[in-house]
Amino acid sequence: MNANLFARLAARFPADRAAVFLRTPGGPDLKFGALCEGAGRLAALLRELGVAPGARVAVQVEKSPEAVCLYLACLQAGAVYVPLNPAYTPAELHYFIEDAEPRVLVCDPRSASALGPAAASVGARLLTLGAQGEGDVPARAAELQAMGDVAMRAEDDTAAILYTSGTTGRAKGAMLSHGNLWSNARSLHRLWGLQAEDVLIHALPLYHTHGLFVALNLMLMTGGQVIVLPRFDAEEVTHLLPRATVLMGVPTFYTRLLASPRLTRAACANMRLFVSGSSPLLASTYAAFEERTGHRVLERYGMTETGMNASNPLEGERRAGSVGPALPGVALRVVDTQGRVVTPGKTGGLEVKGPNVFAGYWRNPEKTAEAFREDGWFRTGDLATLGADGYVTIVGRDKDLIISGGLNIYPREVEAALDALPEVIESAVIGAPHPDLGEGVIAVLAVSGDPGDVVGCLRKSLAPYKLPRHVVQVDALPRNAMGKVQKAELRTRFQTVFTGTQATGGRD
Ligand code: MLC
Ligand code: AMP
Repeated sequence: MNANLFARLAARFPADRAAVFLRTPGGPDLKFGALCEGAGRLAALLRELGVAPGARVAVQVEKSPEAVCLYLACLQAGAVYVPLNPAYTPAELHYFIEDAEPRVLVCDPRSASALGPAAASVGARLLTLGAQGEGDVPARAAELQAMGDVAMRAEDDTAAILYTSGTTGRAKGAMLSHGNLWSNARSLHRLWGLQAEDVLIHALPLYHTHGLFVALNLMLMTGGQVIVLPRFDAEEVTHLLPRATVLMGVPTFYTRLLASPRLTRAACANMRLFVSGSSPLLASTYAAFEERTGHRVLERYGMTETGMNASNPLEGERRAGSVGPALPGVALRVVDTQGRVVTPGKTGGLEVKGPNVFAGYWRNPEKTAEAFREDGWFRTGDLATLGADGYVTIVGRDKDLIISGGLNIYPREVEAALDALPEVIESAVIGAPHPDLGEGVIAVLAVSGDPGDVVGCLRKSLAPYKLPRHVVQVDALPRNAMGKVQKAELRTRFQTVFTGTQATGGRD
C-alpha cells in the first residue's frame, strides 16, 4: 500500500472536483480539481528537475494558493518538503540550505539574488514563486502534463523537515514521516468532528506545524473549505466569522479578537469550533472569550517534533488551563529527573510516545539520541502535571525557550548575536509576560561603552520576531556560586516590563 500522505489525503477529496477548497478574499477561488491539477503539474516539474523521492525541496515563499499546490506537489513527487519562514535573514537561511542540501529551492522573487550563492553552494536549482518570469514555478509547470501517479512512500519515509532551534547549538531539522502526519491528522479529524461542511479561517503561517499540518492537512482530509488570509488581522477575521465555522489560532489571536468590539455573540453564531495552541492560553482569556461569544476555546498541545499530543474534547469537559487528555494512540507520561514516573498530579518532565512522534533530527544522531530515552520516550522539555483523570496541564518549561505570539525564540541564539557586538561584555535574554504576545523578549546587557542601537545591529542576523522588545543595561549579570547566570532572578526583576507602567505595544 502507498503510505504517501498525498495519496491518503487525495482519496478523501470530494468526488465533485468543482467543490471549492480555497477562498481568497478579493482573489479567485481554488477548486479541488484545480488544486489537483496545479499540484500535479508542479510535481511533474519537480520530477523533470531530477527531484527523486527523498530529495529535499526547500520553500521560502509567502502564503498563497500556489504555495499550497507546491506543498502537495512535493508530497505527490515523494520529495521532502522543507518550509522556511520568509522572515529569516539571509544569514539564517544559508545555514538551513547548507544543512538540508535541497535539490530545488523555491523562493520569493525578491529573495532570489540574495539566495543565489547559497543555492549554488549546494548545487540546488533556484526557482521563484510569485511573479511571472523565467524561473517562475507555476509558469514553467503550466507547460507540463500533470503527474498522473503518486510516488510510492512507506509509513516511515520522511515527508517534511521542519527546522526548530535548539537550546544549545544550531537549529535542528525535525524529520516528520508520512505516517506521523497521517496518524495525527486522522486522530484530530475524528476528535474535532470536522465535516465537509466546515469552513476554516486560515490566518496562521504555512511554514509551521500549526498552520501546515494541523489546519491545512485536516481541511484537506475533510474536504471542507479554507478561507486563506495572508496573516492574522483581527478586524478581517471578525468580519469573516459569520461565513466560517472553525478558527485555529495561537492565544494572541484570541486576545486580539477580544480587543475588537466587533467580536460578539452574533458574529460567532455560525461558528462551531475555536481551537488554540502553540503557547499557553490564559484561563482569563478562555473565560473572557466564553463570556463574550458563548464559545469555549478548545485548547490542544503539540510540538514540531510530535504534531499534536493532547487535546481538550469536542464533547465533554474543556478545562481552562489544561490541554486535555492524550490523543487516542498517543501515550503521555510525567517523570522526575531520574526518569521515574511521578504520582498523578505531581509536576515533572512530559514525555511522549506514539505514531505521531518524529524519527529524529536530520543528519544529527547526537541530538536525536539526547531527545529520546532508550526505550523510545521523547522528552518534550515541557513541565506538566497529569491528573488521575488523564487531563494534562502544562505548567512550565525545562528548556530555555521563549514563546512569543506562538513563535519560538531561543535565548541562546539571541545572546550569541548580542555577545558578538564589540561593546557587549555579557548578555542574558529572558521572556516576560506580554499582554499581546504572551511573552516578550528582554535583553539584559553588561556593556563597556555605548553599544548604540543594539536592536538595529541584531536585525542583520536575526529574523525580526526574535529581536528584543526591551533592552536593559546592568553592571553585571547575577550569577550563582557555580558562575551560572541566574535567569530566574532576572525574570523576577523584569517581570512587569510589558505589563506594568512601562508597558508598550511595540518595541522600546
Ligand atoms: C511578528 N512579530 C513578532 C511576532 N510576529 N514579534 C514577536 N513575536 C511574534 N510572534 C514582529 C514582526 O517581525 C514585526 O517586527 C512586528 O512584530 C509586526 O509584525 P506583524 O507582521 O504586523 O505581526 P503580526 O501580523 O501582528 O503577527 C503576530 C502574530 C504572528 C502573533 C499574529 O506572529 C502569528 O501568526 N503567529 C503564529 C505563529 C505560529 O503559527 N506558531 C505555531 C508554531 S507550531 P518589526 O520589527 O519588523 O516591526 C507549534 C506547535 C504547536 O508551536 O503546538 O502548534
Ligand atoms: P514548537 O517547537 O514551535 O513546535 O513549539 C512547541 C512548544 O510549544 C511546546 O514544547 C510547548 O512548550 C509549547 N506549546 C504548544 N502548545 C501549547 C499549549 N497549548 N500550552 C502550552 N504550551 C504549548
